[in-house]
Amino acid sequence: MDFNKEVFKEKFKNRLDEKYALDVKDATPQELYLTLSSIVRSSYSRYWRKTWKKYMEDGKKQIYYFSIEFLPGRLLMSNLLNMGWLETVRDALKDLDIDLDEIAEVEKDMALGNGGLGRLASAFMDSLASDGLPGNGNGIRYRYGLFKQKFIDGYQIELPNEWLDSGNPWEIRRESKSVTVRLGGKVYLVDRGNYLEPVYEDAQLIKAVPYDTAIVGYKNGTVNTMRLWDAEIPSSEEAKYRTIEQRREVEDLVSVLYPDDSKESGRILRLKQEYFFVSAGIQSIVRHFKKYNKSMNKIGEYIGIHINDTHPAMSVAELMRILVDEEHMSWDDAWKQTVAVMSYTNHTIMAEALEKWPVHIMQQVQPRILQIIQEIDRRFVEEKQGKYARDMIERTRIIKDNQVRMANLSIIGSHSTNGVAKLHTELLKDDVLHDFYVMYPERFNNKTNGITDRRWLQIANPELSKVLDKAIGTEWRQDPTKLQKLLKHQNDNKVLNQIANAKLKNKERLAKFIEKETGIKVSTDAIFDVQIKRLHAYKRQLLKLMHIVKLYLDIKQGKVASDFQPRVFIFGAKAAPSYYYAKAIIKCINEVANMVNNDPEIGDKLKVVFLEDYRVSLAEKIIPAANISEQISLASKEASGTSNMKLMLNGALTVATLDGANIEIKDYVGEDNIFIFGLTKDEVYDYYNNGNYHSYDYYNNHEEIRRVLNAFVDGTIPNCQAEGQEIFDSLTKYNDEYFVLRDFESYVNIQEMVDRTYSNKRHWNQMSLVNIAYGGMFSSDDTIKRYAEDIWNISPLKDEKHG
Ligand code: 26Y
Repeated sequence: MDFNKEVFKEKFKNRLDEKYALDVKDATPQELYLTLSSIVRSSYSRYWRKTWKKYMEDGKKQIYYFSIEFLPGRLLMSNLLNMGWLETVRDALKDLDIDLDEIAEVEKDMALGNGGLGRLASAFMDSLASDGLPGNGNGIRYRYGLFKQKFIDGYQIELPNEWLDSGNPWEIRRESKSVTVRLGGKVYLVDRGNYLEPVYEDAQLIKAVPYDTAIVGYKNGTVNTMRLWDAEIPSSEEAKYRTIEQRREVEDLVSVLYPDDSKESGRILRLKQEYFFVSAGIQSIVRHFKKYNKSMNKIGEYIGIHINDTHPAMSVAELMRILVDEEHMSWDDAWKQTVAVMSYTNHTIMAEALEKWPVHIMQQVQPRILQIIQEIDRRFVEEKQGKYARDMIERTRIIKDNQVRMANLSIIGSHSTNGVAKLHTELLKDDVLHDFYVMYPERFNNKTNGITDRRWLQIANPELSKVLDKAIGTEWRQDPTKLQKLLKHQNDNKVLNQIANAKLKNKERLAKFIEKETGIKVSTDAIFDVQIKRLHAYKRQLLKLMHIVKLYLDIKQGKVASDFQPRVFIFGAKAAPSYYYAKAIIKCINEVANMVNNDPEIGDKLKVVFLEDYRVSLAEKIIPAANISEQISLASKEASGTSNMKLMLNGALTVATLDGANIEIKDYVGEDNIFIFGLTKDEVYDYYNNGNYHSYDYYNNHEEIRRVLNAFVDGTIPNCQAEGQEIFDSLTKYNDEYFVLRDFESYVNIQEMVDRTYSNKRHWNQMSLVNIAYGGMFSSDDTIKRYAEDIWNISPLKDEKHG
């Protein structure tokens, strides 16, 4: 439509009338939200159609990003911004007495992921579209998103996240694009002369139905697709599903993200999910490809499939199955195409997160896929024999000790393996995947993660955005690297004050939110010290907690340093439901919070706020208000981290170990503009190699550590006897796996430096400015351009602005 404020107002009133037969003043926020989103959707739909047609006519290569998690958060604001409508719509609604921010709050987060990996997938979707690149998402439409977290008596309780209950205006069910996925049963190979035909017995057939969501590019007319699969009973199979249990089994397939894997049934379900979305995705890609292209022998030139962590690793075998079994290609030709199509990102070096599946489970879930993996493995061993030592082949082959090693399958079956930050990629090459690096050095590359400045600055922080527009113009909105122009203003008091003012306003807004949610009153004079990420031992929320307890005891014992600065500690974190240690940490944080917040002697000096249900939309409220960003994982353990990037972009200063992308952040801002502490990766590895870390000695020999740790077990921190003891034991008796005690002193020292620095406001604001300026270097638009050039070999369509 011809777009201006008046036209929009008319359109809005008409649509509200059509949909609900209501006037603006009688409509609920929910009705207003659904009205607005329906206008937004009907306005981008023709671009969606055009983009799709263009890709087809153009016939160039397309990429499909396969991910078991997508974490887009809310879509309304981001669609409005990317369409270039945000300000006009905000204004128009104001004329109608409607507050856009209020309506936006109605939308439930699309939370089909846990954390970093899922959020990265969604940032990449946004950036692919915004760079005008032909890239689509492929995943699962979970009926329930990641659980909703509540605290009851300080304990984490998990409630179902019913994100679909009031409808999802952004998705389109595409019945006609359904495919059938085969699970379980038995398979025999029958010799048909020139090929072997697999004959299936007793397999379960599942109808996979796609739900497509538009991914609107930033003011460029490109609208890509994220396709998520639902599971249904095919009508031809209805007769086989006689009991409620049988029917429920199909529903369960897409019911929850990460089913409880403490039982085998949960693990099997998880592997079924992985095969389900991989098979549905590849079938739909191949069907589309065959319609518009001639030769399957060239599929590698036209299609790229990206394996996001190992969860979609069966893609390798599924594409082989289709090429060999259904297209009757020779194994060698099929293999060549498969390796050309596939690429893989590793997101972790933590051994427990590298998937391994028992052969018997794989057999049960999809016997033909197991056969194909066995054949890939056999050929791999055969090919490498004589070229590499036997133990090296044993370490790299796919199947070992009756386990299918999914990372090995992903690396062997693809042409590219990348890590997500410099240090992480180095660790992959030198250590975790060293054997593969020796075999295939050309396959390894680094792609440091990125974030979308549109969501994390333009949408989440309009206050700062306005300041930036005034100081350096609006170019940064298209190209975040232009934020570096800010560096010229390092000594410009006006700009420094404006940045500080924007921060203050954001702190005021968060303070109100905190009071509304928790009843806790916090002072905006205090340093807002933020740690937001999944709760995991290696991320060391415990180190932060020990620091808090130390400060509390100091104040109680009258030992406060002269330059002590009041602080508000803000946590956001979910623990995996069966991760008991992480849950014990949550309980202790909550009890420390109770103790600190209700002690009149402490007053405004310290407050501890653990916000419930950390998610994308909550992050958007916290991040703009942060002064300190806690990035304190044990060096070598955090592959990259991305909250570090979001927080610096919003002017927070980073307290960090030399881990993940913190290293690149330090390289940009310089040592003077970041607070680095703790062991380095080399020092950690020295301890591993020499086996000479004895955490008990730290407890024994350091008065300060003893004082803090004893508080966990001597009743000082009330109501967490058992949890306090568990934590105490892990740090003393069980040798403190993540070197919390080793890094404690260094951490306390750097925090004292933070206080000293904060007491000089002007200097603090200068540091903050430098961080904002370099925050633009971590744009996912740039990251995705590098994927496009180095890994996928895709480029934007020539006619870029096809709007
Ligand atoms: C298989 C199962 C145990 C599993 C489930 C979830 C394994 C891994 C994951 C998720 C991993 C994840 O989110 N990794 C994070 O990826 C981010 C994006 O690359 C990184 O920034 C972050 O350091 C890493 O922990």
